[in-house]
Amino acid sequence: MHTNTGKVPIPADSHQPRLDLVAVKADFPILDQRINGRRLVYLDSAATSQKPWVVIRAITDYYRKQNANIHRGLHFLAERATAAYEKTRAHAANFMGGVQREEVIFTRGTTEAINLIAYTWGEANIKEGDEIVITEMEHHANLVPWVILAQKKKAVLKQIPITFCGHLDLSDIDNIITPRTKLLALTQMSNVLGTINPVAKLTELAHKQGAIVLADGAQAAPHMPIDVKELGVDFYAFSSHKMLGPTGVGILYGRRELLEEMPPFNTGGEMIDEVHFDRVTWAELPHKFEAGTPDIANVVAFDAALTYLEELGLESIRRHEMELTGYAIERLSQIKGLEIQGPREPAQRGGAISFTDPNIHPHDISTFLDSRGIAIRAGHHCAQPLLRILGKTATARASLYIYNDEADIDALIEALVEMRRYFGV
Ligand code: C6P
Repeated sequence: MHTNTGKVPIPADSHQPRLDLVAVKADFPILDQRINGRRLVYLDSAATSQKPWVVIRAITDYYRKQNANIHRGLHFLAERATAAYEKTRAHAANFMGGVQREEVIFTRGTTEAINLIAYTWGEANIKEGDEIVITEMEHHANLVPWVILAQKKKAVLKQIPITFCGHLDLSDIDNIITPRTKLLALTQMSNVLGTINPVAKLTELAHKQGAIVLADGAQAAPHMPIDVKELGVDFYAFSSHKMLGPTGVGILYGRRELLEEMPPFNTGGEMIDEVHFDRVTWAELPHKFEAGTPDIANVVAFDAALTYLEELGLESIRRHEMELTGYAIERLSQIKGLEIQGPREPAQRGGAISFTDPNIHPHDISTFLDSRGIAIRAGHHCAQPLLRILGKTATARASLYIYNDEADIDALIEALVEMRRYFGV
């Protein structure tokens, strides 16, 4: 039997102001439409979030008033675009609890950020017989790069198992994280189970064994306050598009000493200091890791998303989502036979809620809900090994964010009940 020691209760702070849901919803123009004749109920924010007016406007404003390439032009627009781009970097550094701006690398998303670590730090540091530790609940983005690296280097890939309740099972952790461990790479919040993992505790254990720690914050950073220094991690990755920002932008935090030592990732323009036909030297951090023209407009607009989240307050966002997750789990549990994955306790999880109906395939669930204007995701959620462990080929997943309310959950429940009548179960 598994012993669960991986729980991280995060209490609801009742002192945090509540979100003004009417005002929040009004900020998202996409929600103001009908899909298949019904009010759009968007419950797929774990895949990507919707965008508020301020972000949409920031993109068009950039192209209307600021567009130029950055870090190379000396004219007015080039300087203004560079300043706007670098403002987002400084903002992201503060958003993560106050790290140095040189420690913030722009990528295309979490996937590219993790690949960057695998292809630079991993290539340089992982040797035959070394151990890389991940968990059984990783998204492919934090799994495939390590499978490939382990195979290439003849290293060993180990997994921290999960309990029946969807927590990490830490009962045998001393035999999993050992002096042979070179890297611990784990998600802070599962995109399938919703589980919030004890990253700080595991980082401490890994550091005691001399390992480096990378946390995948793709599902956590949009929903709760993040302080990478408190977590203690060496690398932290997340995506703009899951937190109200544009697609095509990700953040990689890396501890400065590690980034200084690492070889570059992509090479070419912008990431160099001196280029000769027989040798090249690299630019200072963070530019060493940002070759070529980046997604300037979307990086600039990401600043508006961060401001929007901060103005609502990450604590208030967490409070809202905990309450709504609790309500959703309670209502889904009332549907007889529906199987819900992951922890039941909202304090120990986020608002990505996977479920299955014993008689209806998740794809059919999704299609039926779509006919009622409700968007969810169905499939393996880019976590095939986890789904195999759960004994599923697919699940349906409703995922919540700031613009969802109890009426959205009620619409979901009503449609699920109607679906069962429709399928005669
Ligand atoms: N999960 C989902 O529907 P990118 O695609 O690079 O922005 O993020 C990848 C990623 C990494 N880690 C976790 C925990 C994630 O959930 C994701 C993206 C989406 O669950 C799309 S597959």
